[in-house]
Amino acid sequence: MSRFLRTLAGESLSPPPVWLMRQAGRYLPEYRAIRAQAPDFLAFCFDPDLATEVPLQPIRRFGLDAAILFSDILVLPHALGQSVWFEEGVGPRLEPLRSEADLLRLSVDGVSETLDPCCETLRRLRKALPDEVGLIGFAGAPWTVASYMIEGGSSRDFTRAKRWAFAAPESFGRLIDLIVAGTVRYLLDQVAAGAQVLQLFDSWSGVWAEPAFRQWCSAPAAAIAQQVRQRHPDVPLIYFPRAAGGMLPEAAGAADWGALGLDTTVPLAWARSSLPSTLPLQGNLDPQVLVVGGSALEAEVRRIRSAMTGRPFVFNLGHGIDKDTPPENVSQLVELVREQT
Ligand code: 1CP
Repeated sequence: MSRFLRTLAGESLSPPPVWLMRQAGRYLPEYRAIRAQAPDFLAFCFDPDLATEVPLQPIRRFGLDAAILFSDILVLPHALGQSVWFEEGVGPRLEPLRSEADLLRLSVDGVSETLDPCCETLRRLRKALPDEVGLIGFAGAPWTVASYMIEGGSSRDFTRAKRWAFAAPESFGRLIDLIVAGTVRYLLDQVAAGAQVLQLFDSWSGVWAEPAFRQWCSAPAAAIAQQVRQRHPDVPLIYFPRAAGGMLPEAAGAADWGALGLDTTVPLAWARSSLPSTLPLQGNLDPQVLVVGGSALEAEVRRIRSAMTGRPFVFNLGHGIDKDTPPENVSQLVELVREQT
């Protein structure tokens, strides 16, 4: 079994395995070259020839312990029937859901067929990767995906989505249930196509009070975990509720997670004492210290490694890699993580 999978099965390895969120991306010149060949970002995600090459780039360069499917969390709303597009320099855009009537136009029926190109990418990746490199599939967690579907793109304060949830929890719940159902199908298809580990990105989970966090973030994410585990009990699921802070113990207890992702702000001594000691953890390095590199990076890698000694831990960032990251700093990081201590 690869070191990444052994860690997710509960082993504490020194040195820990390492991969980086958004490790394939614009900071790599070879990514920018291949990106230029696709007419738009969704077409890029749905072209297995291009999308298979991209996750292999950082594996070749840095020898990381895992590769992640190249796609986006917003392929799911597209597969549910919503209009989704990516504007250069702006980011994702969606035809926003405004009322319950808009929900009736969405359906999970087309999910497997529409997202089959992503599964084809996974099939090709598994063949191309050596056994010791893990293959991660992923999806957005329901609240994070719902927020884009209602806001129509990125948001700072999530006013429309939150007001909908508070004013009409039943219809908001129907949207969440639809996303749960679509995500379960998509993740089961990803496992059938070769994904060995699944990650749920809850990028915007840090905006709720406790009851709403439980209702709209951790419980729907746990429902996905439970349904995937019923079919594939051996496939670990990593939940990454970004900026959830004091809600992390609640998230940890909601399901039998393969690991929990920690953003940059989580105090590691607190995480050690507040989260079950057998639960593997992942993350925490500030992407900006990776941009800077040198002795600042060295100090942060030491801090994180020593705080996580003796418990199952996957070295990773606390958020996606920054596009200004010098690739040589990633090489430095991998060397530092693999130093024997
Ligand atoms: O033209 C480009 O290169 C567009 C930039 C880009 C990339 C490289 C987008 C648009 N998506 C992606 C790929 C992507 N997105 C991956 C690929 C695998 C890898 O990690 O290497 C993954 C896992 C995602 C996940 C994703 N997309 C998240 C969750 C993680 C996070 O960053 O919090 C979110 C919120 C999105 C939405 C999205 N897609 C793209 C952008 C710029 C955004 C974020 C917009 C925002 O901040 O609201």
